[in-house]
Amino acid sequence: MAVCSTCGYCSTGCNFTITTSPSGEIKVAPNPDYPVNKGTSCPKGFLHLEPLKANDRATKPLLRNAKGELEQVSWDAALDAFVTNFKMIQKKYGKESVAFLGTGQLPTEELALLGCLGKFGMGLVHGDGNTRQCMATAAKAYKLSFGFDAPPFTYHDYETSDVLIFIGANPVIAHPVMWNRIKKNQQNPQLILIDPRKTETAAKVSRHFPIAPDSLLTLLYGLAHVLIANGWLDEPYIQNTTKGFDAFRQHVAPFTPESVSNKTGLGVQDIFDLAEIIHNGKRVSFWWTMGVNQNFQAVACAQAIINLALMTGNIGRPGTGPNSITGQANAMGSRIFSNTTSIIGGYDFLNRDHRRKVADILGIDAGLIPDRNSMAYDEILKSVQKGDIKGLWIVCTNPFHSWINRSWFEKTMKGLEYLVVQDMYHDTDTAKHADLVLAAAACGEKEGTFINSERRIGVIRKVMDPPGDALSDFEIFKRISQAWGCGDMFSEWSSPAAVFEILKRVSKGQPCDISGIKDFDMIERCGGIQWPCPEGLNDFAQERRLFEDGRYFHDDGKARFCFTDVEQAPERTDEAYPFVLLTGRGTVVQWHTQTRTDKVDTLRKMHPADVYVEISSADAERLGIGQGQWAVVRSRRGEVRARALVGGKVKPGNVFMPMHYFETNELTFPFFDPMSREPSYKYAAVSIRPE
Ligand SMILES: Nc1nc2c(c(=O)[nH]1)N[C@H]1C(S)=C(S)[C@@H](COP(=O)(O)OP(=O)(O)OC[C@H]3O[C@@H](n4cnc5c(=O)[nH]c(N)nc54)[C@H](O)[C@@H]3O)O[C@H]1N2
Ligand SMILES: Nc1nc2c(c(=O)[nH]1)N[C@H]1C(S)=C(S)[C@@H](COP(=O)(O)OP(=O)(O)OC[C@H]3O[C@@H](n4cnc5c(=O)[nH]c(N)nc54)[C@H](O)[C@@H]3O)O[C@H]1N2
Ligand code: SF4
Ligand SMILES: [Mo]
Repeated sequence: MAVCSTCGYCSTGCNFTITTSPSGEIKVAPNPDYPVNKGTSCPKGFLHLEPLKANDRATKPLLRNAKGELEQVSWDAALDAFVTNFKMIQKKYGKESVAFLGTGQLPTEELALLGCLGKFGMGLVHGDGNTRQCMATAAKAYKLSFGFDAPPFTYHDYETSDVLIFIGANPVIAHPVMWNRIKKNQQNPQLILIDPRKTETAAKVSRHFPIAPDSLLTLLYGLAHVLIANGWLDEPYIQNTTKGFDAFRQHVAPFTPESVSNKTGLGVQDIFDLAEIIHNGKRVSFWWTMGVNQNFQAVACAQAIINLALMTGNIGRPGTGPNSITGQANAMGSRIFSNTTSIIGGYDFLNRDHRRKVADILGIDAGLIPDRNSMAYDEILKSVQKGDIKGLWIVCTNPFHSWINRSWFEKTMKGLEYLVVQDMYHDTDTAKHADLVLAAAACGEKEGTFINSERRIGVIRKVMDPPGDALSDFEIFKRISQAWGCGDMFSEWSSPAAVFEILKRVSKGQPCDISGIKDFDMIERCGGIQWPCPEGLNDFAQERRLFEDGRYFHDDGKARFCFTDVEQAPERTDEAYPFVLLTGRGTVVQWHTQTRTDKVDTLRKMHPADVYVEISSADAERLGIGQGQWAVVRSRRGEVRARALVGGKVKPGNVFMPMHYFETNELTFPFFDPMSREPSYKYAAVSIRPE
């Protein structure tokens, strides 16, 4: 038997043909016909079903017993504990005292069910997801500039662009198959990187601009300044399709190359060169990821990138665009259909007509839809600290490791009266602290759809049964709805395929319209389908790029120039903490908190076993830290040991630690972008010394 299924790691959205022999042997091969990966894969993808075999899988729910130990129980007992405890908390402290934290790693249908069950069924107002840690910035920036959270590109743009500018992105290890697409580009493109570190991507580009880590917004405004000063603009485009350019022109007037050079550490000529490269390019594309989204002025940086594309008319044509690459397999699905920051389908909780419309489509009372936005992730946590939120349900994310300033997180969680964790493993850093662990099936053991970075919906298929009594997240949510007493509300939500039908109705007429997609089989036949796909669209296989007609989603059809004042980094370096700590991805074979990739021998052998800190040769020599030696890295939050990786990746004054190790977030500084509330993982003041 053979099925085609999409990889459950990154947002590239590669597809695999998975063959099961009569003896049960499973073979995984990248699908040669799939338009995303065209027969290629990264090492994680080839092995994406291996972590499912690990012996720490949660095979049954686990409930904390009188002795304080997690003990295996039946689903009936687990559901009873879930309902009894959360209802008791709600009775005592009010409905809003329970909240949920979801993910960008579940299929869209499961995310929609979680969001609607949580908010409409259980009466929760507050629910957010790990997408806040990752994509909130891009979502906010697109909404403000374009009127909807709509990344405009299609992967074909990698092949048709003649200038590709990567900003705060390391695609060679983080999006390796997207990087393969660039190799197919026949335009002999110029590849540019703006990143404080000399990363794996820096080694492959034509030109690397190693900026100071607190200077990205200044550089982006400086580039706009040079473009304006030289008249390197697409005036008709600005005139016809945008609003707010004159104010932006005034805003960037002080950002002279000299002042920008001081702040960024780049030469005046470098800044001029980069602006000239943008000007000379015929099809210029800008690609950004976490160096932007996790910046301390994150939304402002993303908007500044969008502005560069708008003012030079690099949008809506092949090979162009201000393009935010997503992170997790279904980050895009989470942004639109998780019912957290917007009502499913991209509607506004604050808009009465929107609430009515969605309520009608779902056949529920409009009064069940909260008329307030959820608190953001960090605000939910602060509410736990204050004692207002007492019950928390964490699904498919591992924040005891991944949240910024994790010791504070761990301490704060002690204030909860009940913590439920839903994970495929029973012993993650988060599950260990739960009162109740719900045993979940993994990608490969269930069905649904993911939406990748280019807005392409791909199908995941069930290849094997989950171990023991583990259930798909979908089935867990369904059983909770019944045990809670709101099962009737979800009677139509009988399977992922049935939910897809509901999402088609909800999305109809929205920018993310998917009503023209018949079913999962059609998605599979077409090699995935990008949104928008309204009813009546005939050419499904055609790649879709947004804004080709120059019309945006604001009521007047125009894009906005958005900008703000440049701020200082929220945590300052000083004599005691003289280094800037950057964090991010370490290798192609490590995924986040490593619950999955660390279970695969082949992958584990390909990355350093111990936590490490990259430091420049000059700093290491000065401080007497040798290659591979243990060093002590300290911030105002805590202190960790890490092996020194001495070399040329970071500049003097900066150090870097990968997020995959538990220690890293002991050090990070809890600042949140004021507009997106995304954590600023990319800037903290630390000291370092030999152990
Ligand atoms: N192998 C692997 N691949 C992954 C993941 C994984 O865990 N492992 N995770 C996936 C997910 S969820 C995500 S979000 C993506 C993340 O993908 P990326 O964003 O590409 O990865 P990061 O390493 O987090 O950050 C990118 C770069 O930002 C730079 N940076 C830091 N500060 C600044 C700054 O001030 N300015 C600029 N210009 N750059 C800065 C860092 O030096 C780093 O090289 O990767 C996805 N792919
Ligand atoms: N210092 C620092 N910290 C960071 C970052 C950084 O750059 N620097 N990056 C941030 C970013 S961009 C991200 S996206 C986050 C990621 O942070 P997390 O979301 O915490 O990381 P994961 O390890 O992917 O956690 C996913 C969890 O879900 C479980 N799981 C996997 N599949 C399933 C499933 O199908 N069902 C269920 N129920 N569970 C499942 C896994 O076992 C794992 O425990 O980390 C953030 N943290
Ligand atoms: S590039 Fe991403 S989607 Fe593709 S195989 Fe690797 S991890 Fe999976
Ligand atoms: Mo992410």
